[in-house]
Amino acid sequence: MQRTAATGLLLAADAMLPAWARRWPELKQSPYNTSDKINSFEDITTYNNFYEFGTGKKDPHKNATEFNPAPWTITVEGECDKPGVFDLEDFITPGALEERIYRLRCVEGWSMVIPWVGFSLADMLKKFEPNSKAKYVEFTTLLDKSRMPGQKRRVLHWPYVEGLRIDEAMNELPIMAVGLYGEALPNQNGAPIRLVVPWKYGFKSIKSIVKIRFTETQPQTTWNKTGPTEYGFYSNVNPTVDHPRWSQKKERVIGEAFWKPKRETQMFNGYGEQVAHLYNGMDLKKYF
Ligand SMILES: Nc1nc2c(c(=O)[nH]1)N[C@H]1C(S)=C(S)[C@@H](COP(=O)(O)O)O[C@H]1N2
Ligand SMILES: [Mo]
Repeated sequence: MQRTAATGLLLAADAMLPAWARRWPELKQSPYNTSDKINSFEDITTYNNFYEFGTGKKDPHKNATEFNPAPWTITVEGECDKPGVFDLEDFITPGALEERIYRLRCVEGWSMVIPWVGFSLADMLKKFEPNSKAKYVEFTTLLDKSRMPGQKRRVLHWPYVEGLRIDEAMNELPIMAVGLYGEALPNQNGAPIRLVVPWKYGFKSIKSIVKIRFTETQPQTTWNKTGPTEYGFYSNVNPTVDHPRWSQKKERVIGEAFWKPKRETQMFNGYGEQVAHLYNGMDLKKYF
């Protein structure tokens, strides 16, 4: 495209907008993008899990409209040489952003394909210079029941906490997403910044992150605390390990006609080539 004075102005104006209002029309494409059919914007933004805005799939779309994700800071603590409090804006450099089209497989047995806008988690974490004691990374969602009304009910241990082993976090696949479909992340999808770990069940992909902590011991995660026999720390997508109350062999693809057969769930959600080596020698029935 020929860059005219007009588009130049437009780009400059867009860059000055806060993250939550931004659009990214020309993103570089990730080599990890799936070629599977992408779900509609409608499906992705009206069928959600975000208990901070209610436990029903339609609740976040309805209840998150008032949420204002700006200004936003992320506190970085624990086993690293460069901790601190950072503005979200510090991380949203145009060069770092790309489109990553990943399948999200929910532990409940459905999946969707989402065109995220984000940047490499590994690249972000390296900036904080984790030290040799940093064996795990813990992520925490905002705790504020005046802004997240679902937190008034004790359906989960608030705030929502998730974690990864450091080598999982440093793998090339996980991203911090700040948008989808080329636009700033809708509130119901975890504005202004959320994790996406495509080979793990959806609940590992924690939304609206305010804190990152490097730890020596395995973090206590919300779902593991809530149901230790049902939700393990690893939670890798694995069709050979059933949930105690249901099979994980198949998944319903959201947006497909009800009469279409379910999809066979793939080991590591189809990302085995990139991640299987992380679990060499581990019994994935024990470390589920
Ligand atoms: N803070 C927080 N993060 C969360 C959740 C939540 O309830 N609270 N739900 C998880 C679950 S179970 C899934 S499947 C995905 C859903 O992401 P999506 O609504 O953007 O598709 O978000 C995950 N991240
Ligand atoms: Mo989920």
